[in-house]
Amino acid sequence: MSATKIINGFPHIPYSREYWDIEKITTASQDYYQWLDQRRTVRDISDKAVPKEVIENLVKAASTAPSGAHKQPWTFCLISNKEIKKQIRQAAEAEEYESYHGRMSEQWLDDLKAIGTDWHKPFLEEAPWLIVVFKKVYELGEGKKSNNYYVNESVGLACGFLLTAIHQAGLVALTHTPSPMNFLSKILNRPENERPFLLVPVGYAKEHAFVPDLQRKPISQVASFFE
Ligand code: IYR
Repeated sequence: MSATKIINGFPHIPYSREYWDIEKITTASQDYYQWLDQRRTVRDISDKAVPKEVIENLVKAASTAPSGAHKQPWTFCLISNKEIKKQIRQAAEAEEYESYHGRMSEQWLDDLKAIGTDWHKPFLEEAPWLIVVFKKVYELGEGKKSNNYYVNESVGLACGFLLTAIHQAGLVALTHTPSPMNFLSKILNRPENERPFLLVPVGYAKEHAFVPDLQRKPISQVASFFE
């Protein structure tokens, strides 16, 4: 084992991954893609209970995401309380009603037709857990503020990690973005440095769940190689 290395006065510890040959990295990358391709946004979430320990594991996984200067500028509010879920549903549906009846453009509403969404959000009460992700635009340490960096990128990455963790746990989720979302700060009594980022209902898929028949873009449409 090599020793700790000191950089700028801070310890850096040895890190290594087991060596995998070309065949193994090819299979591993293919298997991971095929597994991740099974993930779908699911709005038909069962009310079957999910243990708190599972939700803690999901958040621990999300919180391993890289972040600007390793500030981990996120807070996950984990809600199973029925009364709070009801309040969130009522407030979200009130905002969404306005959005679907005038705030969203005709083009936007047209783009959503294939997804099948409307202002009704029953999953906000049906799902056993709501994970509300807040971004910390700055830190509030004992009365004084300190900076966070690349907050949107960092919290977006943590949300991506969260979604893959949910998929790995055999559960489903959706990324809900009621707009505006400031009602979440009020209902959950968040401090002034936190802003709502994403609302993720989590649970088992309903036995008879449906998702839109979407196709993902082929690699030729999402990537350009420069070899
Ligand atoms: N926030 C609304 C509308 C909505 C917008 C997009 I872009 C979507 O991909 C899906 C829905 C809602 O949650 O219904």
